[in-house]
Amino acid sequence: MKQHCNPVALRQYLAGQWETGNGAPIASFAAAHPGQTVANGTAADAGQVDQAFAAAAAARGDWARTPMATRAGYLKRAASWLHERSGDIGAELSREEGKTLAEGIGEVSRAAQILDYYAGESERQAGTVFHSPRPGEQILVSHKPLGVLGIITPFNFPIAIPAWKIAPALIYGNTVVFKPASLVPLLAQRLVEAFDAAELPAGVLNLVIGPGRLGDALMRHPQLAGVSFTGSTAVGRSLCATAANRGIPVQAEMGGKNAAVVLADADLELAVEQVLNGAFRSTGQKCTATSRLILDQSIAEDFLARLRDRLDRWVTGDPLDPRVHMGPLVDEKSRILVDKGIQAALAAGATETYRGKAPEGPGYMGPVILELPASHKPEDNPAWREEFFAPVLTVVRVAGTDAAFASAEDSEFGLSLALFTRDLATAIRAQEQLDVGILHVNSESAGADPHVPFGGAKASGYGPNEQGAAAREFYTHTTTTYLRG
Ligand code: UN1
Repeated sequence: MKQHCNPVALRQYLAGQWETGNGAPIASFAAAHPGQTVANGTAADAGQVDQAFAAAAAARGDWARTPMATRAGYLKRAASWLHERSGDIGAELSREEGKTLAEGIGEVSRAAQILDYYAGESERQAGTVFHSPRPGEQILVSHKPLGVLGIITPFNFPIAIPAWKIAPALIYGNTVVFKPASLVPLLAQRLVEAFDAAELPAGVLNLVIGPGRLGDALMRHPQLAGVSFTGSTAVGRSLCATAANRGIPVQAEMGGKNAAVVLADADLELAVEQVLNGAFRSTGQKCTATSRLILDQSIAEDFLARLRDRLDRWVTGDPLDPRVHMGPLVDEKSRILVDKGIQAALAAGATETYRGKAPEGPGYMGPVILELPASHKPEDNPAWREEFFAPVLTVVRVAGTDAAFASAEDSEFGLSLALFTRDLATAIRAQEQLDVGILHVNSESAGADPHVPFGGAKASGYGPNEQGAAAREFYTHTTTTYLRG
């Protein structure tokens, strides 16, 4: 089993060459067995960030002039490479990040699917033609690449998120300097290997692996023409400020505190299943995870009894074991932080009404349900306000749909929301009234399809959405051409 294999060598990818990093030693460890090294090597240094930009800048012109269908060919070949290896690479993902094997393999396939989707851009509409009010003239709007883009990605989807940023960046003719989360560098390297195997021209995609300060060097680089980021709200906001100061476009996908709203008329069996998956799959480490549960008081007891019953059969353990539903958090440091958050929530008046079993060992925690008393204002409790990024679900009970919607809106975040009802009129009202980027009616709050926009309202996102046709808004600028013969 891959479990005990030798560590993979981590390398930087600069101007089409795999290079040793000039910085300090780095390593990633198995989330479930932190004593086991998954990959190791040396970090890139600031000089190598410069090399990455120099390569990306040199490649930019030729790449932008390459027909989109040819650019699509590289994406398709990289996608096939990943598809063929989704089992092995999915197991590496599961081992390094800690999500289950099924989720790891699923994520690698999803990354490949995303590359295929963007390859299809070469066969879709390229721009728009407008009527002109003047005779003998047409007005054309065409899309142009921005130049060298910085891509900064989080640990929790170590290959899918890089794919959904790098694929549109490349298909629209940009070149890229990619800085992945230092906790999960191997999966980033695998994605770049896919492009290397596809014989992507040198310099079009460059990888710098290392600590967060490489991200600072990237943000300061004079060649940087735009940046796409997914990660914490704190880092995202500072990065947006830097980008605004420099006058370059930024796309930041940040925190969530997503609610599931279960109304009195909901199909409870379905709602329990979906809330279970939304809150606890991937150990709750998704920006789209359900972390607030708003229950109509008439069904609250019944719903919670069914949820606890399901959780009693929920297995937390080694993510590579096929019987396991939930692996550990990405590392022990995260578990300690979550624990502090839970303690603060209890001190502020929450009650812990459920804690599932988990193995002893770093990073492990069972699913937790916290309940807030009706006498409290939920916003006074950190478990309602703050993103824990963990398998922790905070419950309130409300009376009726108006109160449930008001409670759902009671958050600075607005990424996704799951509404459970059988009433079409209520679903339509939610669509009209609730300030979220993604609304699920009778399905879990997590999940994204490559061909539809993904992004959050309020404090959850900044800049144009990701994915689908929305991606073009960020990854290109337009030229409006007044065309007369
Ligand atoms: C999903 O719900 O499948 O970082 C994707 C995140 C989000 C992606 C969620 N940007 O969790």
